[in-house]
Amino acid sequence: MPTHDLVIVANRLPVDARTLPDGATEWVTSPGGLVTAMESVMRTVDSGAWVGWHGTPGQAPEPFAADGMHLYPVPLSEQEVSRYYEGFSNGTLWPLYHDVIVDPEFHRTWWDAYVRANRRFAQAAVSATAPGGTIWVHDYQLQLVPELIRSARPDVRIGFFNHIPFPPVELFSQLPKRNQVLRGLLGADLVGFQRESDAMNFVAAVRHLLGYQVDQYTVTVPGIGSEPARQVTARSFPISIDTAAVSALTEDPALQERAAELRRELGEPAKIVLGVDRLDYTKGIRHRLKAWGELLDDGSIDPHDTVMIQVATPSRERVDAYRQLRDEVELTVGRINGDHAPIGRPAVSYQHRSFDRRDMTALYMASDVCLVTALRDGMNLVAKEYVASRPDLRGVLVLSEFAGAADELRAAILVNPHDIDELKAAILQALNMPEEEQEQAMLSLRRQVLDHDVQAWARAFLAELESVGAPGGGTPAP
Ligand code: ADQ
Repeated sequence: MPTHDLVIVANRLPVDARTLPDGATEWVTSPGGLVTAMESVMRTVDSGAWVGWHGTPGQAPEPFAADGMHLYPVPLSEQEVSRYYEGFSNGTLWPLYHDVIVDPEFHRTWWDAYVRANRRFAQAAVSATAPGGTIWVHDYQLQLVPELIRSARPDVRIGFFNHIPFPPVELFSQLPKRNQVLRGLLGADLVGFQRESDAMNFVAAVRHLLGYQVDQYTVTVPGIGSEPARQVTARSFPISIDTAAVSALTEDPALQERAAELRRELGEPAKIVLGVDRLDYTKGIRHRLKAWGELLDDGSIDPHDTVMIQVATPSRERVDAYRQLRDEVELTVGRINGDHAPIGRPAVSYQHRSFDRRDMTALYMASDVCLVTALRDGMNLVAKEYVASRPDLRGVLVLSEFAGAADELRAAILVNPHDIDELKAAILQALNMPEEEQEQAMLSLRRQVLDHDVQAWARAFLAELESVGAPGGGTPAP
C-alpha cells in the first residue's frame, strides 16, 4: 500500500553499507548536500521516502529506515551496473553532457540496460507514493523515469532535477535515442537545471527535435488521442551547500588548530593553493597542473614558499577514461615534484583519497587560494564550500567560467581554463592579491553563498513544483 507523500528517486540511496566484525551489515548515512537538503524537506511532510540503488550488485535488501527516512533499495545486477551505470550513464551521457571533453561511446546494449533500470526505479517509486503525492527524480541516470511514472500514476506531481549541464542542441543531437530521452524528461511537471543556459538548451532541444510548442520556458506537450495537452516548465535552480554546517565547523577551535597544524606540516609556506575534485576529466585538473608546472618552470613561483595541495577523490575507476586520467595526473605530479620540490617538501601535495567534512573544511581554512578550473561543471560545490569556510574574509577563489557557480560567484577571479596563459595570470593575481581586495571579494562571495543554502534550494524547487503541477494529469494547457 503506497504511503509516502514525498518520494525522492536517485541513482544512489543516501547510505553506504559497512560490514561489522560479526558479518552483519550496518548502514551509514553518506554525508552530502543532497541528503541534508532532503532531510530538511522530509521534515515538512508526514512521510518521506527515498528510492535508489544501495551500492552493491545483486539482490536488494528489504526496505529499511535510516535517520527518519524510509529507504527502498532498487536491485541492479553486475551487468546492469556495467551497462546502465558505467556504460550509458557514465560512458555516454556524462561526456556528451560535458561538451564531449572525451568521446562519448554509444552501445545499444547499454541503452537497453538504461531503459530496464529506469523502469525498475520508476516502478519502485510508483509503489511507494501515496495518492496525490510528489515524486522528485534526480539526475542524468534517470531521465526516462518521469514519463514512466506519469503513464502509471497521473495523480502524482513529478519533478526532475538535472545536476549536470544540459548540452546545446548541436551536441545533444548526437545522442542516439535522443527523442526518447526528451520525452522521458517531459513526463515531469517541472524540469530543473543548474544554470539558466541549461534550461534554455533543454527547451531548444525540445523545439528543434520534437517540434513542440515552446513559450520561453514552458513547453506544451501535445496529448495523444483523447488525452489533453499538458504544460511542462523548465527553470534553473542553482544548487548550494549546507552553509550552516560549514559555518559551525569553522567556529570549532579544534578545526582552527587543525588548519594551523596543516600549514606547519607543510613547512609554513607563505602561500598554499588548493584544488579539490573528484578525479574526473571534466574538472580541468590537467590544465591546472600544466599552469602550475609552467609557473614553476619559468620561476614565477618559488616552491620554497608556495605549495599546491591537490585532493583528487577516486572516482569511476572501472571506466577507461578515468583510469587514463589518473595515470596522466600522477605522472604529471611526479614530474613536477621531481623537477621542483625542495627536499622534504612537495611542490604539489597529491592526495588520492576521501577526507571527512572536518578535514576538508580545515583544508579550505588553511588555503590562501582555491582553484576551480572545471572545463564544464553543472555547479561545483567546492567553490561554494571554500567561500563558506572563510569567515575570516581571507582567501581568493579562482573559478572557471564553465562551472555553473560562475553565474552567481561573480566576485571570484573568473577564468577560461583552456587558456593556460590566462590561468597562469589568474593564479599569480590570486597569490598577490592585497588583503583589502581579498576581503572585499570574499564579502561579496559570502553574501551570495550564505543567503542561498541547499535547504532554500530544495524548498524553492518543491514550491515551484507545487505551483505548476496539478495532480490529476499534470498542468493542462490553456
Ligand atoms: P560532483 O561532480 O561530484 O557533483 P562537486 O559539485 O564539486 O562535483 O561536488 C563534489 C563534492 O565532493 C564536494 O562537496 C566536495 O567537498 C566533495 N569532495 C571532493 N573531493 C573529496 C574528498 N577527497 N573527500 C571528501 N569529499 C570530497 C555533481 C555535479 C556538480 C554539482 C553537484 C551537485 O557534477 O556540478 O555541483 O553534482 O549538484
